[in-house]
Amino acid sequence: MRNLTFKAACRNLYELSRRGNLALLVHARPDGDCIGSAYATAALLASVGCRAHVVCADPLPARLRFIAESSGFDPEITLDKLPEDFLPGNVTAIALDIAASTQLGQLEGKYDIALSFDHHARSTPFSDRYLSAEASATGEIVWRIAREWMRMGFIDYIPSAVAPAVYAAISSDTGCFRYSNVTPATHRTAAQLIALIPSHAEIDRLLFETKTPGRLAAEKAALDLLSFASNGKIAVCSISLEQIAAHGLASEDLDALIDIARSVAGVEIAFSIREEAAGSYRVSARSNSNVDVSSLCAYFGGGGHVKAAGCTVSADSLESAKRILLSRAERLVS
Ligand SMILES: [Mn+2]
Repeated sequence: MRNLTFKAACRNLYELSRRGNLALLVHARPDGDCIGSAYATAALLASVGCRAHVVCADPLPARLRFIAESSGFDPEITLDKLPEDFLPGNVTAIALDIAASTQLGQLEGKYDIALSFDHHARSTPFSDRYLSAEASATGEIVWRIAREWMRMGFIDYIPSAVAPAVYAAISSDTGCFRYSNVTPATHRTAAQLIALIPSHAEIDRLLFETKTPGRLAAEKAALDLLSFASNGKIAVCSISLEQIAAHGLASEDLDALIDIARSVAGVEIAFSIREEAAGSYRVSARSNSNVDVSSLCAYFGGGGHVKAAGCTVSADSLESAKRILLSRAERLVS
């Protein structure tokens, strides 16, 4: 497992593309960054004659389906729907936007992963990799790969499906260019992309201004589930399996919980806690302040970014998972 330079990783990816098909693995509970990055990479690989297929432990959420559809690749990405030649054992894999092998979910340990591209500062290497913690999104790295392939003479032009998928990836991970991970380089990349794509505004509308009925139902539930600690500096939205079923909520809509929690004025740290199985609670954490939630989550064996991280807490009830989490978090806010 080596940390590769950017150029070595670009060359490595090209060499892998010469040898056969490639499975593009993304993390479980896929988001816009991993999906945009993967479909952009698939388009780039197709332009050099390499067949690639996006692969994930979970299906593509409905709200991200447009990224697959506009790039012209198969939106079915779970093992049960894959063509035979992309099943584990039959293909080499590339990992995108995956900070640790545990984020592969049910795919962990199944594929032979030759190379990984990621931007999570706090991460655990599981293959040769190129990591750029300065990149706002893995999409930013994929765009740099496409440009480097041009410079290296591997391609004569960047295929048209790459830019919209990369734009969706970056816009998604930066909250439409609003988060602290946005750098001057992010905007310079966006400027190049906007010049190339028919309608960046339509991509942003689909990502940020469109809600499925399921998402609305999740937001409604989140408002009722919200609670506070440390004089309103910590917000928690926690939900049991029973409540998820009672409200008829889909897993892909449960991001509403953390989004509602962090939107409240005065909140420095926000959490969503959801029961995944008996005794296992999935935590998402967001920081609106200087608190580093990735180190907080690392304490529980998770990771992520300084302002957005996650972990899984073992406890005997939802209430005790919340108590365990708050006992660590309360000492972090003044
Ligand atoms: Mn990302």
